[in-house]
Amino acid sequence: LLSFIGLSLAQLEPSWGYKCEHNNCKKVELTADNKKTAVSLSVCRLYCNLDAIGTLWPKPTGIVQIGNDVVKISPNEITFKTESFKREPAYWSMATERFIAMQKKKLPFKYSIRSGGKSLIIEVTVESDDMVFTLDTYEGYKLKISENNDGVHAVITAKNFYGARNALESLSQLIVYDNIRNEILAVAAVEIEDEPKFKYRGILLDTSRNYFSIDSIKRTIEGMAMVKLNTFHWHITDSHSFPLVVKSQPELSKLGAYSPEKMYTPEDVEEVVRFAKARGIRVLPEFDAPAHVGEGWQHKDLTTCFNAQPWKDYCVEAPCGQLDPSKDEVYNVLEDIYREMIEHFQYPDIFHMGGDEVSVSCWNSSSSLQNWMIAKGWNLNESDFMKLWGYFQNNALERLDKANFKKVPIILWTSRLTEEPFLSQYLNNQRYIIQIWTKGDDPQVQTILEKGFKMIVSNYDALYLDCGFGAWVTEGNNWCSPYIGWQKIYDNRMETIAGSYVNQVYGAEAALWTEQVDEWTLDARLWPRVSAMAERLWSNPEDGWRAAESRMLVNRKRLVDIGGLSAERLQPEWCLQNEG
Ligand code: CP6
Repeated sequence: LLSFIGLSLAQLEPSWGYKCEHNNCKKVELTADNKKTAVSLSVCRLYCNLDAIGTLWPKPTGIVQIGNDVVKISPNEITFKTESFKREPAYWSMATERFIAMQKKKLPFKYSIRSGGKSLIIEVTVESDDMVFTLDTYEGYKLKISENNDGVHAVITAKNFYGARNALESLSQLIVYDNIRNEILAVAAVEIEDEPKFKYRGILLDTSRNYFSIDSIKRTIEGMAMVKLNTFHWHITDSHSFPLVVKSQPELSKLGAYSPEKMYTPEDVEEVVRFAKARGIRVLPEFDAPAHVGEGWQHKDLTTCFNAQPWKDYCVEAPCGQLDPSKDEVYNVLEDIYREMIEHFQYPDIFHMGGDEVSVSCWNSSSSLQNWMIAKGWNLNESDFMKLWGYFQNNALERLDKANFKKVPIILWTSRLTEEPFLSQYLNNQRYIIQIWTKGDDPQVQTILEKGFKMIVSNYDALYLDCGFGAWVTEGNNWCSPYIGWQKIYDNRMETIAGSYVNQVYGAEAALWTEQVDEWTLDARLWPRVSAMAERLWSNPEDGWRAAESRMLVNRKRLVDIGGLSAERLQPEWCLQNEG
């Protein structure tokens, strides 16, 4: 038996190692001789690269120094020293436990790590223990790694928890496993000063078209934390299903969820929000209205054109449905929904009110709504239907403000309402942030910026990660065509879209609409493509995707190995071993 184990262990020993030559990792056969100097691919990647940041993603905005010495550390001797997190210590505990768990995931499961190595002492100082996260929160940090006799010291300074957490993320990326020596190694001398270029770096997940388990949502948030994205935009309801449990309006999910298992309870939502917060991520709730409602609302008859046929005359995607702005009960139900969302999303600093794809023909199909408009002296023309929309938006906002003690910024999708003259007529640029979802060169973008609105960019020609216009729109089979590669996402610059108004752009968001996705195909749709946007927003490098390619391969491997994400493969493994 022993000889059998001995034999299989011998077979597990690597026969190739890597050497750094001319800023390239060169593959070398492991002979008795060069076994002393060769390192594993991941270690070589750590310090041997043209820009000396071979393992970091997103690229830091300020590298003071990265040395090319590595030091062996003992993964069982990681200690944190800090006096800083007194207000809500649980979040810091979650962040440190996660850090340690991430290091454990680097170890091979085959046989245990060689003992020895220096202890890793992580010293953290932050200016404030305030855990509130807003668009004004500073997420930068400084990280210094050095070694002396009593260990490897990582000194982190930041303004707050969020910066410190980002520093841990970078530190983790500078610690890798060496399969030749069976050791964990860290870069021995580092100085990084890092801060994001854009404040809002998000992913949208639509949990209405298809349901996503809490586990799959957490996995997504975990990946986001690994690339320093900071906003999980939860498009929780739409016309297809209503999975959110609203206790004061129980019929919504009872009638609207796909099944009793496919619901999000208040506890589920709170768990996701807590999980995200410990990872530096806000969970942004969207309640999309007045369009994109349907299932769940049947019992009170508060919608127009739900299930109308032929549906193409009334909406872009069946089942149609729009809230009927003439019914006072609509606003009562909305207020209940808003109040519970705000409570369970833990008083979010921004709220998304949707507002996309409103159809005049849908409203115009209701004779009771027509009568209500006529009684008000309105006409059934485009201009008065826009007035109706403005009326809805103002009333809905009033109810949101009633449900929330603080007036938070509101995001709305671009639509007819965000075009002139309605933009100036109905929306206030101090209150509303506009999220664009059409092409980056849509003329409406310039108008919105000229009128002084802040903006979030989700141009569909680069940041829609679903499969574009599906068959329900085109009736053609154009599934995933054209497929948007990570390179296009990487080169999608805010400056190109906003020009001289780029300072009004808070950031961007990749949208995953899920008509053709569920939790089983989620990871591959998101990862690693969304990492490309993460770096564009965090570092906004002057270089295009080609300069990032070798690091992207490392990032993808990390998402799989440590994040547990089924990220898409980008290249043959040969490229990871032979390039960069
Ligand atoms: N659902 C909602 C959608 C889309 C939007 N809103 C959408 C539109 C066009 C494409 C993809 C998605 N499915 N609620 C637009 C913001 Cl190509």
